[in-house]
Amino acid sequence: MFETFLDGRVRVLVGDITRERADAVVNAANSTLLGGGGVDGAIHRVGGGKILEECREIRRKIYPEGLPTGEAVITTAGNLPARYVIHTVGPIYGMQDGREAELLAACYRNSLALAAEHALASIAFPSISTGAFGYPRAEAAQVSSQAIEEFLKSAEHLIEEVRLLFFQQRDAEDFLRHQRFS
Ligand code: AR6
Repeated sequence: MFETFLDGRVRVLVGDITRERADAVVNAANSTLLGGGGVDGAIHRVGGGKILEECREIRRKIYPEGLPTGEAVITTAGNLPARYVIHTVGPIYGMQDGREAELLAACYRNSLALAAEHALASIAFPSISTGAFGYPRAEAAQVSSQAIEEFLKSAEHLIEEVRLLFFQQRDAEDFLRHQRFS
């Protein structure tokens, strides 16, 4: 473990999201919900075809045009050690007419809200948008920490633990330097 915030309810860790044993892991997806590289590729590769099947069903029934940026949906987790996968679409940095921060905050808020709706106690996030989608890590740290704190303090929920998972030690260190947890 690296460091904790908000009386231990938020834990910053280094690791691979596909190995997390949590009620839900969050996928940094794209609006097709049909897979890609990075976290998304790893989750579908390790999780197996069941997740993709459920994503196709969500596309067919609810989001034929694709999942809008900032929104989140939930599927089971196939062969992953987690129980559920919450798929969210982060903003592509520089392509959102200045709404990047608002949309990134919405990813965290809507993912947490889905976990709360399903009465989940633990959720693990990767660093949404900071890979292929180009969001600067310092800014993402500020936005994500504020969104998480706001949600945990305001909403009715059973969430006991939010894990923030970084692939590399230096990414976690960047986060710790720039986060805004109280
Ligand atoms: N576990 C934890 N973190 C990871 C892992 C992993 N297995 N793999 C990468 N990271 P990205 P995005 C980190 O690109 O920026 C995909 O093609 C990585 O170091 O996965 O939201 C989707 O289909 C980075 O900090 O997500 C979309 O098209 C962070 O996870 C697009 O990329 C996010 O990197 C989404 O881009």
